[in-house]
Amino acid sequence: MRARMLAVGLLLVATGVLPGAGRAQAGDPPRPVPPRDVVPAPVSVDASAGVTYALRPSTVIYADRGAAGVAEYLAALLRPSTGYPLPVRFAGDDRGGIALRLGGPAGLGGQGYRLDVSRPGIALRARTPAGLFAGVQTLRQLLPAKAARTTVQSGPWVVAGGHVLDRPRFAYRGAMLDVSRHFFTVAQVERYVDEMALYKINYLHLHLSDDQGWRIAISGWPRLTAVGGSTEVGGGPGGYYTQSQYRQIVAYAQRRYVTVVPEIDLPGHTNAALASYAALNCDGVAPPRYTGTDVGFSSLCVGKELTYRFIDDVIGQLAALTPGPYLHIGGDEARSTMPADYASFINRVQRIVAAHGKSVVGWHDVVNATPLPSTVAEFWDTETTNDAVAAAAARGTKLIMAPASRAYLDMKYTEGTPLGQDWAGLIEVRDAYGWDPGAYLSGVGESAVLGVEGPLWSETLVSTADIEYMAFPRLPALAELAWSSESTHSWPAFRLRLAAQAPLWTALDINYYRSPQIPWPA
Ligand code: TNX
Repeated sequence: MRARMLAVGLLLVATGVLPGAGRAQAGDPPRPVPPRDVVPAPVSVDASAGVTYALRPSTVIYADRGAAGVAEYLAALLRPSTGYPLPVRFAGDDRGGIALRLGGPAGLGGQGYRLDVSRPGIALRARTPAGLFAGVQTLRQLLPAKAARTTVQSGPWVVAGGHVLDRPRFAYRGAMLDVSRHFFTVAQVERYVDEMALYKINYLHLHLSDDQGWRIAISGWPRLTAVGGSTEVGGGPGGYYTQSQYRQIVAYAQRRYVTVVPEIDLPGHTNAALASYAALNCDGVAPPRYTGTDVGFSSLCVGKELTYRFIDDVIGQLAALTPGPYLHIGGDEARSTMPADYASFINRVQRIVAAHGKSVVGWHDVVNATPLPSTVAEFWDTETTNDAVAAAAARGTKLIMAPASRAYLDMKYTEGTPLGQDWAGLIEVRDAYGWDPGAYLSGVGESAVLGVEGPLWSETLVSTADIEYMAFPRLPALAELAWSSESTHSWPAFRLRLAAQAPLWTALDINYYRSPQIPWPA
């Protein structure tokens, strides 16, 4: 009986029916993670049956000089768990080691890579360091999950042989974190950056201001942080980043090939700024600070010149602190601003952003103004038809797809989810995965889509555990929509690959929602 069960089990594992087939039972020889388990799904995966590579105490990481940063990043990930020295060398013939080489066919593009795992060694090739970094994330998933731990583990460190060829579908793969409704520290943001990077997300959109909190120090406007930074939803202490802390986040993200997109939400969602400076209000009276969760009640005074001097200072300083090309100006739910005022306000702010050398991203409401050719609109509605957005797309406005009913990571999974909201619906893992960003909006084709983003609003979230519970496993699902070609889209296959990620999340101490839709390993 036992033998028969074992045989059936092996068959299920061999045919890939069981998730996490690479994880061994106690006492069995460890089986490597099958290359097909990678999330997001690569363009192509060819497993080499029976071939494996194993890290050894003598393993060397060979790299081109231009790949030094990625090589050191990989070494720093693997040294603590393996206990191996894993030196990075810029000379040598690659044999027996892990080689990170710049170059390869034009078809890899700027973010693609090729990973070859054979008995003598691992070869990773890409045309850019960003491509190598993406390949390293794939390699991390192919190593035993315990390689992600930060204390010494016992080997062996076996990687299944095979060839992975990969490049992204969309250039922009984003995650938004709302640090305004509840403040999160630099360390908490950095942890989220690490979690994003594992799934090849390359933009971190930071929602730095809202009614409930202003989170970035601006020279010349000290009350923004002293007053506007002192609140958060529910009455907690709030907080803010000094400019040097913000630079630290930017640099940390940059080392992970993640570009920060800072958002100052304008002209609505501005109670924290209005409470800080009475002069910013049309009536010259500062409103009380706000710690509730309503939206749409506040507006900057669009008729006052001081408003634009304020915005020019804020945008100018943020532009100087931000190496990435985009500044997000919000623009959503400006229900207290008349439509004509809204349009002229957004048009003027676009010119301010351009004068500081950046491109605007705005919530899709900004299509009601006159988007500059460089302006990107972030679609957040729950409908799949929006004539104004479709018309803007037809005129050339590029879109980031973050439809609230699919991509909002703050929506509850089910009615019983203890955190989150439900105004855009309940979003189980299958809902988060089951749409096509290139064909979601009526009349908007794939060529108008710059990418996909998962916004995580924080009205109900106070801790890293809360962030992770809402983001995992939906963020990897969105990452797959953003990275993987439409031809790989398959819920039956995805749920197995997603299940196989769980040991890695456990090793990384990531708190995740154990969705009943996913056959998690025991
Ligand atoms: C809508 S959709 C908002 C945010 C809220 C979020 C909560 C959009 C651009 N704005 O102000 O935090 O819903 O789900």
